[in-house]
Amino acid sequence: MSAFVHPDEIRSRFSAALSAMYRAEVPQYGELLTLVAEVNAEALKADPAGADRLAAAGELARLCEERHGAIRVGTADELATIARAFAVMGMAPVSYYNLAPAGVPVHSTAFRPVDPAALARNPFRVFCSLLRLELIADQDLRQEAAAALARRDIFTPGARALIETAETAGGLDEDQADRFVSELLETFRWHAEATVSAATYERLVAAHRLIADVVSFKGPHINHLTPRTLDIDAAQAAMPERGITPKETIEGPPARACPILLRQTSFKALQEAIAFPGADGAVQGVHTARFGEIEQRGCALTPTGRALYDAALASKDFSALPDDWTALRRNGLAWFRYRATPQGLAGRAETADLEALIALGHVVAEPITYEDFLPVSAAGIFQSNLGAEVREAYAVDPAKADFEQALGRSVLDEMVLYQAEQEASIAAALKALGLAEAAA
Ligand code: OOG
Ligand code: NI
Repeated sequence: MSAFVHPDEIRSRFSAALSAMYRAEVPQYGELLTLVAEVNAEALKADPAGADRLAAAGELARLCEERHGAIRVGTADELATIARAFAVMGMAPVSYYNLAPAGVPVHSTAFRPVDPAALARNPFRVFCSLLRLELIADQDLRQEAAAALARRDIFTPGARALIETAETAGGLDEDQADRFVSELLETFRWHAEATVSAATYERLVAAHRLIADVVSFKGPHINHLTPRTLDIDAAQAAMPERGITPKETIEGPPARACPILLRQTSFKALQEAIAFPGADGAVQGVHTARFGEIEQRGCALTPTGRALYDAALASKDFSALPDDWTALRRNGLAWFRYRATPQGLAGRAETADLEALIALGHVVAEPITYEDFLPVSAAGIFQSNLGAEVREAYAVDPAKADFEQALGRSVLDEMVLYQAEQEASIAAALKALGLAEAAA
């Protein structure tokens, strides 16, 4: 009998392997990792209290391992199979993002670990978009694109077999896990040979650059990997010194004393040489797809807080969102993890009231990190890498039901996950203080 490798461990191995592959393929990514490590070390040194808080929340250990990536798939079968592959690594689809209003013909989810212990071990996430071929207006081109997608299999036979093994046996042993990682890596690899002619590629680009990126290649190459920084303003300012040109503005909320949600910036996609098949041998061309991005993660907001954020983003006035942890918490605008303090555990509880316990120093509330993405920011990231062309919104409704049908399951609601974590932490804190009965 052989023991299964824990899905968290498979995810860690895959994330590390993907990072090594991307570093070898895109040297600027390595440069970005070095920069982020330096900025994070500086930030921790400058703010020892903040460093303690991160350590207490279990976030310090995961920090240098932390990254997200993104891929874009072309068909329902590709999406459903990638979902099964991510499940082997303990990653589930969370949330639905509709990019069509921003003129990007995809809808997306993020595959990520969901329980707090798994997130603490390795929060590796992948933003995964599905092309909406129905948004190609030209009938012939749409058929050509569908045919190109139908001809390819983005998974190796080995990857497909190991996904099946994991599903039927309930896991993978050491040898299988390592083979799974290297077989699945092939799906994320760059291919410098296009599968469509230069003429077809040009027509796809004319329809939308993103359509050409999804349809013209053998696989859904990883298009960026994003390390997490503790100070995105410092990292953004230092990028030009390293020969990296960032996009002009940072996506997401402005800089705040109490960081919320997600702030992101990227550098522009590389121009890469491509060989297109031609009747008289390969035709040389170029394609831009792969880029770099960094992000700073803040506190997850409740639906009320999120509505305030969305309104603030639209009006560019963020004053309705208090920049104060206590106010964010008392007004129910952000999610928190509650913990009994050593002082609380040592003393005798005189009250079961959470606010009173916090005032007494018997319980602390720590902001829960936002583990997801922002559609408006994502649209800005897509656009910065698709050239300067401004696209009109596609006039379509969000097609969550269609997306879930392609996925083969429903996506999880991130708010339900954050709320469950907050509630479980309250129950655990009260129990630790001997107040479980009073709380129930
Ligand atoms: C995905 C862009 C979205 C993010 O961090 O918001 C994204 C893509 O370009 O495929 O990764
Ligand atoms: Ni990203």
